[in-house]
Amino acid sequence: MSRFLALSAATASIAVAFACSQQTSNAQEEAPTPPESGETVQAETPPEMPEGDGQQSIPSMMRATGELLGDDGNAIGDINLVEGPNGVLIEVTIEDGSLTEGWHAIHLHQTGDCSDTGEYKASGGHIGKIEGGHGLLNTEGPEPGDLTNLYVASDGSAHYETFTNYVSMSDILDDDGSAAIIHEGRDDHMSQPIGGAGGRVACAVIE
Ligand SMILES: [Cu+2]
Repeated sequence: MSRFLALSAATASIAVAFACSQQTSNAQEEAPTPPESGETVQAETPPEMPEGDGQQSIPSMMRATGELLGDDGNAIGDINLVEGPNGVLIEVTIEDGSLTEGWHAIHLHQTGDCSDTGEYKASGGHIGKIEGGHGLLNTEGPEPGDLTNLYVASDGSAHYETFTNYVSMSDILDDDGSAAIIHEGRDDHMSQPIGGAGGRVACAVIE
């Protein structure tokens, strides 16, 4: 540390001396260069970083995102997914006034297609559909696209985070993509084929 300070001080004096000589020779051409010795020293001798700083030690993570469309096709929020070493973290934000208050099923469906506004059947069934295997509490399941329910507040907004290691980002971003679907009701994680969750009220193509 003391060596660093001594070096900085030396560099600073050199910088000041240089600034002075430059000022003398260029005095008539331009305004005098303000002495920026402090900044110069910082730039030339940055503080030593520990081996492998934070950013380098985090492995590159695969990310995906989608815009959620409500039953009239208007944007109501978004979904963000990031794959870490142990699975996929999923975050959803729903804007005020978008959905009915209460619990709603949310699943990853197998096709990245939300073109049939309001129906959202073009997104197909759940990723990794298993006949009789839907539901996080099902001994025959779950299907890889199954997720925990999302709760919508009384103002119609929601903030949701969940995590799954039943599905990988390469399943989600496969050739025909995938979609996040929000259903009108809650998933009981047991009933077939969709946990009694009812119709599809929002859809996002994940990309
Ligand atoms: Cu579903």
